[in-house]
Amino acid sequence: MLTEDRLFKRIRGDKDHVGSAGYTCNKALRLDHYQNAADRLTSPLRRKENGEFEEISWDTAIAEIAGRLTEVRDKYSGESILFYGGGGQGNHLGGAYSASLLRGLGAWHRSNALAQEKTGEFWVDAQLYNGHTAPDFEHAEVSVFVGKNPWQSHGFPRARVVLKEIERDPARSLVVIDPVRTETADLADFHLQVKPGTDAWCLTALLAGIVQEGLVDQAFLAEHTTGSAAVLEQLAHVKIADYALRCGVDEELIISAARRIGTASSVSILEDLGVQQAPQSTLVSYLDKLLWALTGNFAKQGTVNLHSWLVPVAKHDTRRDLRTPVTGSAMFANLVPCNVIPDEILTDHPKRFRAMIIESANPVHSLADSPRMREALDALDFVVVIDVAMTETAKHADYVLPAASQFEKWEATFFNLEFPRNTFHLRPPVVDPLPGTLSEPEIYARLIRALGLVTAEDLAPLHEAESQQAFAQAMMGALSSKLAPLAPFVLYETLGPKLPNGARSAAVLWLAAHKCAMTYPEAVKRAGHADGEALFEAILNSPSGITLTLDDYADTWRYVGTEDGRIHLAIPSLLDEMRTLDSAQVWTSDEFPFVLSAGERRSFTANTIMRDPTWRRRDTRGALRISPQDAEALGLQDEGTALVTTKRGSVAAAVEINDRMQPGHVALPNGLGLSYQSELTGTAPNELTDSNWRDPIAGTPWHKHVPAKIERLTA
Ligand SMILES: Nc1nc2c(c(=O)[nH]1)N[C@H]1C(S)=C(S)[C@@H](COP(=O)(O)OP(=O)(O)OC[C@H]3O[C@@H](n4cnc5c(=O)[nH]c(N)nc54)[C@H](O)[C@@H]3O)O[C@H]1N2
Ligand SMILES: Nc1nc2c(c(=O)[nH]1)N[C@H]1C(S)=C(S)[C@@H](COP(=O)(O)OP(=O)(O)OC[C@H]3O[C@@H](n4cnc5c(=O)[nH]c(N)nc54)[C@H](O)[C@@H]3O)O[C@H]1N2
Ligand SMILES: [Mo]
Repeated sequence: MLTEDRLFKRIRGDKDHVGSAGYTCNKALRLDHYQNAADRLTSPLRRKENGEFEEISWDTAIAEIAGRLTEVRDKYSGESILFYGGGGQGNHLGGAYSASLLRGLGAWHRSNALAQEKTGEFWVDAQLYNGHTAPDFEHAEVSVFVGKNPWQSHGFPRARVVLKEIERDPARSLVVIDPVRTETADLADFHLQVKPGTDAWCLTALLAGIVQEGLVDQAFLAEHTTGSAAVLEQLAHVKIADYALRCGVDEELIISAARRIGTASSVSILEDLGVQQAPQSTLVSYLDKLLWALTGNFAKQGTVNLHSWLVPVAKHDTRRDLRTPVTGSAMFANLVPCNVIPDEILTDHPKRFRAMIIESANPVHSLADSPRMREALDALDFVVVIDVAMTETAKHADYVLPAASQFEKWEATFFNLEFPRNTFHLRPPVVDPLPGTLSEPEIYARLIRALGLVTAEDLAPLHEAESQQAFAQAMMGALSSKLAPLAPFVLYETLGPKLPNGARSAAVLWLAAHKCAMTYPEAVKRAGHADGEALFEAILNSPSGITLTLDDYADTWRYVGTEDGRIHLAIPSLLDEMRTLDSAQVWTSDEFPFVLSAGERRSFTANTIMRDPTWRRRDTRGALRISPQDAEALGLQDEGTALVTTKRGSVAAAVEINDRMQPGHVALPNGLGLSYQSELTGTAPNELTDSNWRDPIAGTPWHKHVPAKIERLTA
């Protein structure tokens, strides 16, 4: 990266990088709009009586916030404090220290964006094999994307390069299930252009095709799974022609795709928001996984595999049945479902949440039903937001703390999800922190110090340890003492200052590295690290990242977490739900006849990371995409304005007539409707969504399937 006076002049990929090998997406190349945005925060802010914010010193802010959190804890209990966020897209290092603050406060309720997209999938993963899957599109003979547009949203290494390679290779095929003819669908051999919200029928028909054509991998099922009989029996009776009609895809096309998948030597599958934020999402996650499981596409190159973790960010534990305090909603992967957060606050239930700590997230903008989220934040006793910018959420905080940007501090992502070679990258800062800002690890450390939870005496044995070995021993001691819950903080205070190049924030990785080496000793050794200490050293000394674990394909079985080491194919509750597909289900109505996909990824969307609208070279207003047929019927023209109305609200949106859309389906982009220097650009999708419109199992929102009415405002 070429910097000049803190400006990012030129950004290039790192050819030596372990994961990307120099590949970048267009978002990365325009990061100066994030780094040097005009609304960067440079001082802690406190809300005054009149609602305005005033600048205060860090010392005052830390002392007062620690005091307010203590008050909430003492009055109601730590359980009434909800932590939201903990690391934005690909930046999780700071969030690792939040655990210490929470444990110090006796708090444990957490939520983040995963609980509005992936928790249903995690729950299915946990039932089937108790692990997390890694597709391998680089080598797959057949690649399947369900409700995922990787041309725009990436989501696996070197996405566009790999998609083009697949397209060029006549021996490989691409299957896309998407109601929209996306850029990815343009490259597909099989585009199953479902009607929105009908994936369960399409996938069940595909699976039934595989079963009824005799393409099931019986040897794999017999050797490695349990429960297949119930699944196969049910699929044998599915009327494919009927289901094809329901999802609007030609029966022949479904059968030929089933044959292609069923006869390929390797198949990889990835689902994403198009189904995870649509009706029947948990069932659909299950069907997706059956597609590779019934065809034995596992534990081989080009198939789906399970992988190691440095820090397991996304695991559901089936032995625990955690429930939220007010609504009793299931907390998959220990997370409060995003959609129930307002219900857990806006009530007089004695166990309601009373305070929120929000870091690296903008829930007022990103969670369903923004008006209700604002109301919920305003109803809390105390809200603190840690962010780089004055966001829609920060405006509702009592205190706002300015964070150093992702390029001003040590950072790393814990989304290390690859197999057989899983990688990790600790990124050094590129420029000094903007004056007035602090990194999250430092912010959490100051808050914990202010809470007075740890004394100098507690830390003395760690400070005094002179050798690596003595430190490791002292740390093991600390981990079996009252300090255990505060381990990240303890490492930050003791090991942190000794780390080279000011990499104090990397201290928490010491523990992660040791745990990783203990959990996967052979795979870590194969990757070239003798033990946990060596792994930690490698992390610190590798500016382009390291290989964390190295396996053979057959080793993926080590990552199967079921007690008998088998994949448990039958999930009774979801098999029951599959049976309900025999009757039709429709979510639109006469009043709201359109399906609105509220929040689509396009070339110039990046969640709410880039607030400066000038980063968007095209589609600057974030148009409502609508089919030519619907536009004509409504008298809408390109550049005209439409009124979009849902049960929850109305917004005006610029119109783009787009023949990629099918009639009855309209889409708004994600991440628009941000205010920047008091100007608002585009439409905020969650002004239109309803927090009750959610999956009954996982609580995840149905943002891709919001019943809506469209009217002409101006032609
Ligand atoms: N450029 C860009 N890239 C991003 C992001 C960004 O903001 N901008 N955000 C990142 C994040 S946080 C995430 S989670 C990922 C998400 O990545 P994706 O899931 O790929 O993103 P979306 O465009 O939201 O939704 C994917 C597709 O779902 C389709 N869809 C809508 N309704 C249905 C349906 O009923 N059935 C099916 N099968 N498909 C449907 C849409 O047409 C769309 O093509 O992207 C990441 N990458
Ligand atoms: N209707 C609808 N809603 C959606 C979606 C949709 O498709 N439709 N998509 C959903 C999805 S998949 C996701 S992942 C969420 C994303 O929504 P959120 O999880 O709320 O996250 P982001 O929009 O990525 O914003 C992250 C915040 O972090 C701040 N930030 C950036 N860098 C730093 C830093 O270094 N430190 C700190 N402390 N803060 C920083 C940014 O300013 C921003 O406010 O949105 C969801 N909301
Ligand atoms: Mo996401």
